[in-house]
Amino acid sequence: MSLTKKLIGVTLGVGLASSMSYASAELEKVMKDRGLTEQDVVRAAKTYNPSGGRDEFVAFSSGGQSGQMMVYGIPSMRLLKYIGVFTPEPWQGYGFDEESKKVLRQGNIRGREINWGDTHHPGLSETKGEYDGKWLVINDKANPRVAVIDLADFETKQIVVNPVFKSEHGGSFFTPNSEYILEACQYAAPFDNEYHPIEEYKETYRGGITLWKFDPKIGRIQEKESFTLELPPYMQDLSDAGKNMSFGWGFTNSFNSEMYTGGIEVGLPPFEAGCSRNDTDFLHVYNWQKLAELAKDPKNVKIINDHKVIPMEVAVANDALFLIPEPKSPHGVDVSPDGKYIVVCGKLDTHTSVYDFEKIQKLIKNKEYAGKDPYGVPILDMKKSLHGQVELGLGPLHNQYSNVDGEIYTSLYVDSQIVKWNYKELKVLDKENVHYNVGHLMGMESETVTPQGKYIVSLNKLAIDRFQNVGPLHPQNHQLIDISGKTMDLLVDMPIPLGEPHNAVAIQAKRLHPHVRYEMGTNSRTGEIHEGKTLAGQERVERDGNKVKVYATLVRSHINPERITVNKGDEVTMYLTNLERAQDETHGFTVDHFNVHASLEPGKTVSIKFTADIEGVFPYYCTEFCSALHLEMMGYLMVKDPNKKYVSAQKLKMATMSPEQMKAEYDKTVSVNAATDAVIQSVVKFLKENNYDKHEVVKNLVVDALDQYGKIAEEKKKSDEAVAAGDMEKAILFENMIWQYMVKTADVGIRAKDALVRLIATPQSTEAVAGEKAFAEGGCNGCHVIGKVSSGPDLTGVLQRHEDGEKWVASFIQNPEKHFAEPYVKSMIDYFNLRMPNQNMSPEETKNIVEYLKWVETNANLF
Ligand code: RUQ
Ligand code: CUA
Repeated sequence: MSLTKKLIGVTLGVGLASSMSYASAELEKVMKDRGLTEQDVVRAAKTYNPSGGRDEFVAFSSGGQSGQMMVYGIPSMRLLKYIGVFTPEPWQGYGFDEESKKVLRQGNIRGREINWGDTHHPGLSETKGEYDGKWLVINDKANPRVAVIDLADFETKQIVVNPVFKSEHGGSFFTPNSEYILEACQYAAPFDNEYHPIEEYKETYRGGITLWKFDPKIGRIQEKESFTLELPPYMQDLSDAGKNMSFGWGFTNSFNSEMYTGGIEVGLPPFEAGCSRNDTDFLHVYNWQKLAELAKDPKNVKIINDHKVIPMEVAVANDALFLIPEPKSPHGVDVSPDGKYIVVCGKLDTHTSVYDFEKIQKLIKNKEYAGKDPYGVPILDMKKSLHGQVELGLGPLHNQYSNVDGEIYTSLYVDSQIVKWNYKELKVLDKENVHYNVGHLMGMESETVTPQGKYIVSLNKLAIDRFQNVGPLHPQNHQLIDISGKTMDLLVDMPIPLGEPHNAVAIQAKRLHPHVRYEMGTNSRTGEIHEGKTLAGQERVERDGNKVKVYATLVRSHINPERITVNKGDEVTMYLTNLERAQDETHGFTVDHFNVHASLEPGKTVSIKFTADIEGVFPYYCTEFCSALHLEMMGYLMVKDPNKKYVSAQKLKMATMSPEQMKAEYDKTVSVNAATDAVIQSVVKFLKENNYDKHEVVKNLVVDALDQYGKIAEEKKKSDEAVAAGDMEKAILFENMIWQYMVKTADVGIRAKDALVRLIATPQSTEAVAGEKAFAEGGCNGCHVIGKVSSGPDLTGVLQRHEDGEKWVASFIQNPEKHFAEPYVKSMIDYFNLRMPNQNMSPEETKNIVEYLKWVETNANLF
């Protein structure tokens, strides 16, 4: 049996001979047409999510220079969302509404607005060393900052600026109970904000590690309780927090132990040469728990830029800081799940070095130092700290652990390979080629005490020829690798359309529990109830001098108020509340020409603010296609110049309707409403008869539909009052409003009905699925609508209408002409004035269509 056959057999259950032949023939055709091998098909099946299917893992990837983040699923590698972090993101209103601007502006540095970021390392909050699915942080290398994202709604809530660094890289990494977030400096610079000549590099330039105090309950960094450990001006690089036996310690690489300062322009060798002269650089080992204690005593800290800094000598005097040589130009440092080993990659060395935490602790305890660096920091002997070294290949960069004891994966930048090896036994197990030049790797919860194994994603720096050419700036490539077998297997490529995502972290999807709606009137950026919260009936415009405040609501499908008139020069603030409770009923909001935009998920209150400094008429509207009447969800902002006299335009002579015409128009509207209501009632009847309230999803939709329907009574009252007062024109408008509510009700009601049908119908066989497809693709549905008489007869029950129905229908599909003379067919031809055309269906397709009709019959009550 070929692999394809086997595959089909396994998927569909051998024994279903007919379905097997149908599906396998189709599969073979697809493979041939698309040039796929059997291996490809297996790989595709490993990553495919059928419609509605979900992923096991969710990845949070840095968005690199875009200053945003990306969320995607694994193994499907489907993008789910971008999150605006350091950069404005219009879809989410990030940077275009007042609440998010406040967050974005927390990232101002020395009073200057910064609207981009170079994001590198995302970190997920941990409890007891495991991901808890609550908070996400990411750093900005260019403008040393860390941002906090709430995983309850995937929004950025806080940005903190590092008060002493001028650049950073080795962050942001949580300690095992999210006590602190590590942020290591990169390019050393003076801590103060003054000029210091480069000749005084060793004296006045500094590196460091900032320990940001984090409150995991509220998910905010506590700036006042945070501090920085001063370090020598080596270029600190990646960091990792100790766990289990190494809990309380931190580890940070560095790459310029030479303290070289460049100077091509004065004839000196460039940075890259000077920075890699020494054979070794330094791994920094520090006790953050002890440092945190020290930082509480003012005599242990210097205050620089309003921030606590622990000088090196204080750390050294308290046995809280040590250096260990590491192979030159290191990059990744990763602590093993048990906390015993620290694996360091040296990008200019072919080895990775495995340090043993117990050995390090012994040297520290015995004060057995190999020497001191120029700043007096004790150096531990490299050999005595090492568990061992392994030669992996060219350019090792980053490591990730799996669920198998001792198993580790390391990226080789120069060789463009992933190496699987054992860090305990120090032996190489397997290598896999990637395309091309891999940087970080992402394992599944690989940085926690319980890595999940299964997959590794290779975050490649170059894509070169892997994708459609989209111009000289190429996408990057995330490659998914199956690591569940003895050897690695590369499954699929994912182009990354947004910056260079240095690193990404993956969490089990089941650990995430985001909300679908906000408590009514929530300011999502603070989590508190918004001062501008507005409920139905509270909509209003308030003026105070030239300050205009609009309290508005949005609900399908109108914005209230619909007309706002202000004077040129007025400062306008609009508080917008989305009154919806239904999942995914988001409205967007903008006022044309004023560079404002808000995204209003159900229950959210957002404000936008602008100065109406230009005269004119400006439509405002909902920017999300939220319902059938979305286009009507609009209003006008009218800005008039108070110093101008407006001459009323010549009144156009509008044709007016006679009272009789008006009455006719009213009657027509009322009867259309009655007809629409009949449709609604039939849907309601269906829903009730089929116990819709047993299904949560359907129940929510029905609640939402009834909410709309409930508004009709009031409109009807107004309409009747208008009729009584003889104002037919007004009555028609209210009747129209009733119709709008009905359409909205029907819109949701029909969605509820569809959802219910899908939930309660018997499952379709493979043949019925193929038959439905053939029915649609063959154009049968052009004349036949299931459950309705359309331009052809309703096919529900067709198999019962004829003697030996299945055979008859098959024959009719294959050779309609043969049956035209039969009395029933003849009467149908006369009635519809149409003949059934020959659609040239194959016998296979015909058989499948019959199967589909059988399925329709079984579920006839649902159509
Ligand atoms: S980086 S490719 Cu983490 Cu910024 Cu290594
Ligand atoms: Cu609300 Cu479109």
